[in-house]
Amino acid sequence: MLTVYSPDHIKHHPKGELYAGEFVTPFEMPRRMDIILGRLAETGLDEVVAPEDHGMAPLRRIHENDFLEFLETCWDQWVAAGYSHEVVPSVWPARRMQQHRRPEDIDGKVGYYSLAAETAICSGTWEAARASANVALTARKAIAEGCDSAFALCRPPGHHAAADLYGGYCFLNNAAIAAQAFLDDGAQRVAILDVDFHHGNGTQDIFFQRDDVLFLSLHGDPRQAFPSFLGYEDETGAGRGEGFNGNFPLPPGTNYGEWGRALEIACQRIADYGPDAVVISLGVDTFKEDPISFFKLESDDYRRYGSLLAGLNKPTLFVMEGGYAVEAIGLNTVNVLQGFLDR
Ligand code: 6XA
Ligand code: ZN
Repeated sequence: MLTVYSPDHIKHHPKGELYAGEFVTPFEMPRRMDIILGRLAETGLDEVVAPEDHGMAPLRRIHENDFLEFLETCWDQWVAAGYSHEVVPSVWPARRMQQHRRPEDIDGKVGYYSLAAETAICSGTWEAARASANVALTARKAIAEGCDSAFALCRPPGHHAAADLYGGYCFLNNAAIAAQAFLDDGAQRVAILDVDFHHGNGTQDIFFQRDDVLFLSLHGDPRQAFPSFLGYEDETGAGRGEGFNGNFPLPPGTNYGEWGRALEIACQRIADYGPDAVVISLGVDTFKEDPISFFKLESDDYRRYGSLLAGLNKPTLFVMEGGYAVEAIGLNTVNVLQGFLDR
């Protein structure tokens, strides 16, 4: 399986993440990529290529122009305001405030475009986010050109980013951008299966009213887990999209037995939908040792579900999302790919 990877992810290297009331070293750290690359090399999955630049057009298919301009200029505006530390939001349009009036000062804008406070922006964040989207687009193109599957080793991740929102370590929604590129290239239907521990609120929101993308997500119940305000089972889509969104919120302590049953139901729904391509939002923060999550998957389970995904028998794009048990992230991620290839 071809892997697409860009070292430009390193340009996004915030020093702090707001966690439990203090700034800590971000869980979503550059080293995650080194460990995954190391495991790919160890297992002979060592065909790794750099992304091509796909320009801004495919990003504009998913994200609002003003949001893209904000991401591109945010750091400079922050510095121009006289600030020297990383960009962190401190105010939001809460209930009974004006949701759609965009403030003019940078503090107001940061609150307007963010969904949470843990994700700091630094000088190179925009370049890294663009490179990450190019990684997804290049891997997508490899599939369009005949590969059965490809691995987009994206960093920063994407599934929390909506058309005009960043947060949860995400800026551009790499999976959504790639899914839209499949459609723009002639696909009729695309399924996105999000197996990251967290609900893919951004991807859901982007496609909620559409029937050309089926979005299914297995995740920690929002009653107990980030992103806290989306991901309930009754969110089934709207308008033409009714029935094309499916959430599987699962409780603390969920092991592969329960998780795998939800995955089998999701896979059956994908098979019934009959997509031309499948995009997997691949987070391995479902691992039992993940420091910020509460599922109990074991390393061997990743192999098992990789082969289940192969059973769909569709062109499959894996897009890297989360996973913070850093020493195990390579083993677990590559186990999914190996399970898929071995089946
Ligand atoms: C913020 C937790 C953000 C989790 C981001 C993630 N306290 N998403 O892994 O998949
Ligand atoms: Zn996650």
